[in-house]
Amino acid sequence: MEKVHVETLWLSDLHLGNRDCKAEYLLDFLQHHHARTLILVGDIVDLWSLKSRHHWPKSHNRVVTTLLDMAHNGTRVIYVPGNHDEAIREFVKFDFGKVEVRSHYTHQLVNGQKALAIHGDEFDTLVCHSRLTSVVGDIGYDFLLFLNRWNDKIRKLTGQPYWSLSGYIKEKVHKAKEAMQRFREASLAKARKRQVDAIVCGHIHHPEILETEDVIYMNDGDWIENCSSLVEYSDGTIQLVRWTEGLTVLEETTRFARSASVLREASYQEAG
Ligand SMILES: [Mn+2]
Repeated sequence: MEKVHVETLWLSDLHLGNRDCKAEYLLDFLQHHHARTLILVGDIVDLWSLKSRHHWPKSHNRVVTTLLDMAHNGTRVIYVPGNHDEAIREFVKFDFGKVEVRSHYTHQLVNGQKALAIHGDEFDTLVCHSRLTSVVGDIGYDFLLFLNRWNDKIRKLTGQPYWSLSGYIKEKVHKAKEAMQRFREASLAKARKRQVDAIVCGHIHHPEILETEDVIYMNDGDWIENCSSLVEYSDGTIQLVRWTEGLTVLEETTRFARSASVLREASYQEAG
């Protein structure tokens, strides 16, 4: 199989051990790429869902062996644990074989600038979204609309007044959007405080690239719903991609492209 050679992959929220993990797409994605560095940005193994029900199909095992094979075959693999795999946090600064476990990781991009990777659950207290995402994310909006139809019928049959579940959900979605905005702001503030040029998070299962004047916030998404990853190419371009039956580029930034830094240096020289 022809592999695409890339500089860096950021992946998070695989939730191995959860029955909603899209392990087959993930395996296909990994098999189509060769990365110099692979940064796992937390919630790789879902120890929470494994606690409540045992679910470990072969495909989940194959993801683990594929990640270990990558480490064995020359890819530098860094594992930053999240909240669903926080037990792994006890191993921070240790290595699992060739996998380095770190509480956070600052990656040097090809143009020399810095991208800090953290899972993002440390912002929960600021964002206070955990209950909201459990409604919007875990159950799913469509399912709630389906429930709403039944809620309606049952209330009519039992003679209870109308109560809009979907209105309730929309209110929750609105609050979830606000929470997401607070998450972005908290991430950007962290990037500025740590004096890095970019921050990469996972956690909220919402892939995006957000450029501001000074720093960039990037979220690599998840492999429950979005099947997304951040990819740094050798020219420094970073793409947010989705991989299901094939590749879809969701967003892209050329802020850290090698040519962009050359252009910037040239303009500094002109200015100087
Ligand atoms: Mn998380």
